[in-house]
Amino acid sequence: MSRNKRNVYTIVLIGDSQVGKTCMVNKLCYGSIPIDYEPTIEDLHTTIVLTEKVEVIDTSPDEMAQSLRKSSLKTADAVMLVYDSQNRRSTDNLFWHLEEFRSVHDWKSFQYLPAACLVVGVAKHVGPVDAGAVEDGKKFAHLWGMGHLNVRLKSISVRSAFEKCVFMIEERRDFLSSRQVQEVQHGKCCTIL
Ligand SMILES: Nc1nc2c(ncn2[C@@H]2O[C@H](COP(=O)(O)OP(=O)(O)O)[C@@H](O)[C@H]2O)c(=O)[nH]1
Ligand SMILES: [Mg+2]
Repeated sequence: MSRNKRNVYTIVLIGDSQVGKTCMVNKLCYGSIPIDYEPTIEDLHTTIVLTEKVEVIDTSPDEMAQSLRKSSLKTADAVMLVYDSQNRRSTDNLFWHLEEFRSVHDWKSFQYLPAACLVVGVAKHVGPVDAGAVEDGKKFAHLWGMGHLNVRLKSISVRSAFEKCVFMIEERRDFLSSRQVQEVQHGKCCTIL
C-alpha cells in the first residue's frame, strides 16, 4: 500500500450517548480516561496515529448539537460508529447515525462511500461482552461494507481502532485514485474509438 501523505486526517466519532466515545478519545490523546461522566457538546483533539497527524472530533448525539455534528461529518476522512458491546440496545440506533452521515453527502453507492467507516464495539467495563450486541454490530458493518472492531476501554486496544481508521483512510484513497486512473484510461480509449 502506498502511503500518500496529507497534512492531517480527520476522524469523527458518532454514536449514542454513554457508549464510550469521549473515554476512547481521552485514552488515545491523553492516555487516561476522565473520572466522571460529562456529556459532550463537541470537542476537537489533535494527536499522532501511526506517524500521521490526526484530528479527532468527539461528537454528541443530542439534537442541539446536530449542526455541529453534521458540519464535522462533512469534513471526515473516517467515521467511527461507536456502540457499547456490553449493551445490546446501544446497537439500535446505528442505522440512525449512519443515515445522518449519509444525509450530509451525496452517497450514491457503496463504492462511493464518502469516508472510511469503522463500526466499533466498546466494552466499558471489565467482564464479558454481550454476544448479541457484537453480532448485531458485525452484521451491521457487513451489511454496509464497513469495518468492525471490538475494543476494551481500559486496554491498549483503543489505539488499534484509530490505527485501523488511518489504514482504512489510506486504503480508500489508494482505491479511489486507482479507479480515477482507470476511468481516465477508459475515457481515452472511448475517444480513440
Ligand atoms: N468517565 C468515565 N466513564 C466510565 C469509566 N468506566 C466506565 N465508564 C462508563 O462510560 C460511560 C461514559 O463514557 P463516555 O465516553 O463519556 O460516553 P460518550 O457519551 O459516548 O462520550 C459511562 O456510562 C460510564 O459509566 C471511567 O473510568 N470514566
Ligand atoms: Mg462524550
